[in-house]
Amino acid sequence: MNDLTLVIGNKNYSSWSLRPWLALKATGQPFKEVLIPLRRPDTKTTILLHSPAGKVPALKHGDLLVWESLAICEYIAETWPEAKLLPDDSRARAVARSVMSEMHAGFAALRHDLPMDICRLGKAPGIPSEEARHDIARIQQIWQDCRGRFGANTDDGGGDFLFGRFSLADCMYAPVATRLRSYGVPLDAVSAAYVDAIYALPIMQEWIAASAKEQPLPED
Ligand SMILES: N[C@@H](CCC(=O)N[C@@H](CS)C(=O)NCC(=O)O)C(=O)O
Repeated sequence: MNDLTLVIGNKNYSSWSLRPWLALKATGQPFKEVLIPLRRPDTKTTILLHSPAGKVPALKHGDLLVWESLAICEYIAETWPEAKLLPDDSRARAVARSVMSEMHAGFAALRHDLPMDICRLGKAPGIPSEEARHDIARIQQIWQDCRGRFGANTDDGGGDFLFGRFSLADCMYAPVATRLRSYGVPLDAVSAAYVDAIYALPIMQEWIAASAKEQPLPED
């Protein structure tokens, strides 16, 4: 164990936690997980014991603390470059960072109307707002664009992911893939194949299996 701890929330619900968890798993580095159950009276005080920002995820690497999912993902890619978690080509890398930032900063309506609930397969989300429908359309546009322009483009011959081989961009969009599947949102063919590719990842299956063993949170 190389003194790495990832502090996360419930695997069924914590979409922000899934992102750096996938990135860290993809490096093959062993790490410790601290899982803090969300929506409990002591959730905030427990998280604050680990991170003054008061949110999960947070990564501890020796005496270094890194927080905010996007910053953690970038730190992981930079610390273990052999995992090749960003595209090789600088132009592809710039687009990857653009779509990662768009995910991190945006899609509030989708996040509100279709909260991540991996085990909630097939349950209708009610009527998604016009803003959420716009988010869903924009996400499919991003996926089509990345797959079309960069999917076959990596030096190791492409792959099924946004930039060919698995990258941080996929870590950022994996929770969205689960929302679209959980709530049965109809998708274009490229986006549907991309969601299949995310679900086919062994590390994604590992997270899903663990989420199925958790106690469900009470409905709001
Ligand atoms: N911008 C943050 C968002 C983190 C976030 O909202 N985490 C939620 C769980 S998914 C949380 O910590 N909630 C507990 C709380 O707010 O008390 C990131 O990207 O890491």
